[in-house]
Amino acid sequence: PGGTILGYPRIGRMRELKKALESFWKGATSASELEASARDLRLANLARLSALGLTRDDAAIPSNFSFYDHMLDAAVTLGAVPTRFADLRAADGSVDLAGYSTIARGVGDKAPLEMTKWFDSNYHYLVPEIGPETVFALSSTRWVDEFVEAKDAGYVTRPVITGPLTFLYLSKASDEAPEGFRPIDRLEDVLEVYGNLLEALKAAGAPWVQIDEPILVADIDAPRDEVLANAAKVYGSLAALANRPQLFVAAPYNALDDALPELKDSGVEAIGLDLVRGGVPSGTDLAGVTVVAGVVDGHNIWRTDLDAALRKAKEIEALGATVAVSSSTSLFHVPHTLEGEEHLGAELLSWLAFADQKVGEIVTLATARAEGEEAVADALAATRAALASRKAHPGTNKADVREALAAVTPADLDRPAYSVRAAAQDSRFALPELATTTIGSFPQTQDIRKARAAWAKGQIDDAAYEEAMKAEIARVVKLQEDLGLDVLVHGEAERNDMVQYFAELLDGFDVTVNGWVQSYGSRCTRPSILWGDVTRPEPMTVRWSAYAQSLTEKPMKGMLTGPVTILAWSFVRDDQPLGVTANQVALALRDEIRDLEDAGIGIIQVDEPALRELLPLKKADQAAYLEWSVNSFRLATSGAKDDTQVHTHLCYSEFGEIIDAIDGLNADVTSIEAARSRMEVLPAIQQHGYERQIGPGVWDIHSPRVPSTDEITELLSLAKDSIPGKQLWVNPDCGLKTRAYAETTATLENMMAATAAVRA
Ligand code: THG
Ligand code: ZN
Repeated sequence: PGGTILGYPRIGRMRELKKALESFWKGATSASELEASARDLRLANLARLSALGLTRDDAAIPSNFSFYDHMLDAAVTLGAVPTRFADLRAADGSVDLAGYSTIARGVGDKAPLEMTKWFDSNYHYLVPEIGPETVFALSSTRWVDEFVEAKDAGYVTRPVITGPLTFLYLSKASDEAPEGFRPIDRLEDVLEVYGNLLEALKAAGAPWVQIDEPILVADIDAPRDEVLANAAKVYGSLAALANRPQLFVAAPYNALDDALPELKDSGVEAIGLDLVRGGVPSGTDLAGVTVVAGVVDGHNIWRTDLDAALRKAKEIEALGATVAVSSSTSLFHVPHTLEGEEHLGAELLSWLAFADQKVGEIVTLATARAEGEEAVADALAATRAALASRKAHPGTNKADVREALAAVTPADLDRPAYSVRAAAQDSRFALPELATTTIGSFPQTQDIRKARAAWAKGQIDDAAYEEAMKAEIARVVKLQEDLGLDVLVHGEAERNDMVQYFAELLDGFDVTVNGWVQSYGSRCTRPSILWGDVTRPEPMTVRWSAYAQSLTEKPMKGMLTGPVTILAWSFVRDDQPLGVTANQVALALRDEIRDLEDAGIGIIQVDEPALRELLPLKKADQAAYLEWSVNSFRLATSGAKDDTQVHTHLCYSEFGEIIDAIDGLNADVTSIEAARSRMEVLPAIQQHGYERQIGPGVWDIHSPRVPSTDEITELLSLAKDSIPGKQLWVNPDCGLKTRAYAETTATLENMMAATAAVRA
């Protein structure tokens, strides 16, 4: 009744978990020291959530800690450890913290679990590998231990577990699995272990357990009938257990649609609905079930319209349900707190709610429902005033931006036919077949980071910072000339992050000082806040690119981040369609491209690694998304002259799914991730018919391993089987900023030798 949240950020206000993990990995601290830090963090979070108003004795506080990733937690708890890591398991099947870290990060030639995006977010989960050989058995006491730890400290928490359907449908078949095997084939066996886990939590005294099943809101490869039948089976059988906690099945990220009746009839006590992304389900009888109404956005940082949230809760109640108010998703997608972000200014601050402020909103909503709106009249009035100030702020509605967008015509999204551009570009650049380049960033050395930190603190002035960056650029240009690359980059020494860099230079954005959000494991990003209409006060990249071009006769590639990725990796305004915001960013980039051209830059790359990430979870919404996203890229790039070669780069994508969209971007050259899958996507591209140029990556930059010349030669030969040499580029999979110079130089040398061999 007091309200709840589906989960709280795991990384810690001061990134305590990141620091504790990285120190353990370095060998500077022991496993028990890491355990102690994690325990401190969990207890501090319990104290904070309770101080913010979540009740401590009725399972309102979720227990959702993870050392690295919740899918990995589910895998090791179920005993689903790939065969190559079998030796990491103790006699009882458990895996210690060192082993757990190894499965996440790999060791020697044992690859870690693959990492991929979690629903439509910038969080990456580890993909479990399941086969007929997987022996499922309850193999961890962690969930029970953490429940008991909290109980001993005076908190009755609600353990949060990734559900069996989400676990299996997001897993992949193991190396040993025969053709046609699907992880979901093992549902019966997995279900038994979930039953054991629920019994163990009941025995420990847990009154409630939260089981997350976001897979139910997404359209996936499996037939919907099968998914629905499995939902009925899983929750029917878990509900039928004699000795279990009450079950709360949460379905964040979108509407449950036809899975809602299945869950309701299964006998579980509570269902979590995302009422931010999904609507109130109309006409469904919800009598007899508790609905945990996700009315506060867990995925974005805007202050909640409390009046609207209260109305939604009432609408759910009118369907017969008992209602508890909650966040729509776990709050781990947003930073911990606005405390310390006072630099944002009182007005912007008043529009925002990070995790702690969202908990406060939920407590306010719960109080309003329990005691009447009079009891929280001040909070409701303050919210109304903040929302009104946001709506009326001139920065959210700039006439010149609105006029520029209104003046866009279909012709602005088009360039002349590719054959015309290709001819102009060929005569301008005369590049060889199998032209060589890199994706853009070079290693971010300690020196670069130090210079940036010193500049940010005012310890060195602008001129000194500029000199430091120029020296780095000159070094990177020289290195590429020595290697013999055909198209050079400046290396992006001046950029902290490929989105934040632009957010700091564009109007309409603000950035936080400590607004960290977990991206994967110990790695975090600080998403920018895109709150207003977007304008470009002055050129953003031109002076760096022009300086780099002045050092070489070879073409220097200008480097920009595309509109979709800028949106995806920021907290984006929710008061207008995403497509409108994307087009505002696109117009700013269009101006930047013109300025780059004027400065003599003839090759310009506009990265869109997040194009796949924002693809809606429901098939019905995908066409509209692909239309606005592709159009925003075209708006950004179609002002380029015929003899300007437009590149784009995509990664983390399942290209097969969005190949039409990639084609639609109409870039002259597209580089993609392909090394790890050994060029597997190229035959599909060939079949699709693709006239423009493509650079399938030949180096998996996620690993420090240096591929040999032979290995790269083989990959290039494979690529040539599908793509004619004239259309083929040679490049790594992605930018090199997370790599060191040792492996960068060695690999690029091998890449050049392999290119020479294949050309010959
Ligand atoms: N920028 C943003 N989002 C991203 C990526 C990015 N999402 C997808 C992908 N790239 C995620 N990859 C990473 C890789 C490294 C780090 C974060 C996400 C990283 N972060 C530093 C850390 O946690 O120590 C902090 C970065 C900093 O010091 O500024 O290393 O490239 N927006
Ligand atoms: Zn990439």
